[in-house]
Amino acid sequence: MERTLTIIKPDAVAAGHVGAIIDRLEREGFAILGVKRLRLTEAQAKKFYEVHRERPFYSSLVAFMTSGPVWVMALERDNAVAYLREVMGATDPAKAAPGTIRALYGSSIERNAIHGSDSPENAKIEVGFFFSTHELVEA
Ligand code: RTP
Ligand code: MG
Repeated sequence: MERTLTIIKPDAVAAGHVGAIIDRLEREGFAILGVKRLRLTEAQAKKFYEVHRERPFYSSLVAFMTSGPVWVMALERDNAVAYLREVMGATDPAKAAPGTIRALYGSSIERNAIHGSDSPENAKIEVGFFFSTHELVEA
């Protein structure tokens, strides 16, 4: 079993897609070990996406991610990191495969509904960013 970190982004929360996305994740075999609904501070968003700080979209991304509440979840499944990225689809919803979460619920390359960790190493860091050990309850 492997863990990954997902964030239902402000666009999908505002549009009322939280239930549908959680339903999809459960049907895809992910167990939810921890969940939090919160509004990211600017400092949190900047730190979380620090790897992109030199990219032209960084300040816009930080503004978007702090624009409203998000749902952060620690998920567990076989091959969780790679499989979640498959279920999410490509970063740009217009290029995401039909039926993927971003194809269904994303509206632009920035407002793309969901985040997923990009490697098992980063998944550990990202789960630790939001959850302490006692907040993660095994399925
Ligand atoms: P994420 O980290 O959120 O799971 O998305 P990702 O790996 O598919 O994409 P990444 O390259 O890590 O980009 C992080 C987030 O930044 C926004 N973005 N905007 N305007 C743009 O060209 C652009 N490119 C990326 C998206 O919200 C993307 O998910
Ligand atoms: Mg990424």
